[in-house]
Amino acid sequence: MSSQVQVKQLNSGDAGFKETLLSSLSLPTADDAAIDAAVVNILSAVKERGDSAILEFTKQFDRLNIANVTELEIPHRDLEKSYQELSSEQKNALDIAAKRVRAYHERQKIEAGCHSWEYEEADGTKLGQKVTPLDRVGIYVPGGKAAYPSSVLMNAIPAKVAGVAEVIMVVPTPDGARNPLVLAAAYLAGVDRVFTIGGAQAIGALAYGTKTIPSVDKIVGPGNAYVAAAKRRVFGTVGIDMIAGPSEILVLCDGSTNPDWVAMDLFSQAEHDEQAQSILLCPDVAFIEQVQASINRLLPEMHRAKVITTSLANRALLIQVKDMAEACDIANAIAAEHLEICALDPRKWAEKIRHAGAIFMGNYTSESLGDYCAGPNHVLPTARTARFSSPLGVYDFIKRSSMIEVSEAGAQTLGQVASTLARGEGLQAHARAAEMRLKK
Ligand code: HSO
Ligand code: ZN
Repeated sequence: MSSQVQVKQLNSGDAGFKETLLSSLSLPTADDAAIDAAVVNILSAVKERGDSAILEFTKQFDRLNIANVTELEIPHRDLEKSYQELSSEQKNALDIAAKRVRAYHERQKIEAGCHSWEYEEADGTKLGQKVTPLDRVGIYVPGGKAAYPSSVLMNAIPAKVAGVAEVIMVVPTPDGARNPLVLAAAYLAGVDRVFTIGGAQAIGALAYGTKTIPSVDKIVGPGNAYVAAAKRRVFGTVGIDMIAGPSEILVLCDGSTNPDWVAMDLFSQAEHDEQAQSILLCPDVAFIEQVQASINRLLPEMHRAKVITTSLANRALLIQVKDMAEACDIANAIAAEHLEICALDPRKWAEKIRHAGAIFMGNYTSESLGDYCAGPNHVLPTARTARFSSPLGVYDFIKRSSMIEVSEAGAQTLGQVASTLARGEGLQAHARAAEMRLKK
């Protein structure tokens, strides 16, 4: 394959621009019926037969011939060993990343409504909400090339900061191949137990529990199409985070940036996946041509040139816009997972942005810093879901209970209101429960 790619160029002034843009954003929906049918079978087998089904599927899919599911658990001391055996450079980098991600999420816990609150009315009635962390959470970590230690940190640390008592990680190890960096990250993030199982069967085990694997209250983490289908199926029995799509980056640039930097940032998400999407919005046509030239010059140097080329050829766009204000409007319509504002006055433009998973401001803020170690979570809404959802955070690992304590005086006024409404609904017991507390 040649390492040259002519990225599709659009101009916001072209007729039908908006329609072209929106259709370029959507991925063809795969026909998932066969996957879903297989997943239904796997889930019901795990639900009915527990450990023995886990052993069968692990033999079938991961080629591990094991007599007892207890052998699929990695003892905590082995996690620690993986960490201790890292090179000092890797250990240091992982330490710093974990520390920064923890500090950010600890701050988020304070700032982002993760605590209980209460207020008192004049008659002494007290109302509020009590926040409680989830008891037990499952983290799915994919095997193979998509096994990212950074994602272990991003999923487990907010759960631990929230106060989740037990974090159970599952990770498939086909042919028994373990990823030491993933295990080291699990150790650093404070994961409590790790089972080397994967696929829909791991999701089933976490949702329903087996003799050996405890059931959890919520399952988070990315996975392949089978894992995604299984997460959809068990939702309701347990909570789930989101169904993540391919990675996306949108760079909004005023032309003040080194075009090589922009090209590499576009590559950085393109290298994740053939389906990943990289888009540049820029008012300066000469700069767009420079970025295209940088792409062609840098591409042959890339280890994942093949993935990047396919991703750029299929899904990337270089869009010439009227000005930066229009670029912000288009960015809002795109609602990208990652939005970089490479501009001299990034905050001015960031103010206009309403829809983006994460906003990276200024020429020094490469998106890749956010993927690893800036601190904020890299699990972000994709596929335009930033219009209505948020990054994974501490708030995903807590839930709230309403707190109500009505005073005797409060019961007099509220009792009359409730009684009238209850009788209107034909619910006499409701009405009488309120009326009995009224003073004669
Ligand atoms: N950019 C990915 C996360 C990631 N990048 C992991 C590198 N490793 C989705 O936000
Ligand atoms: Zn990334």
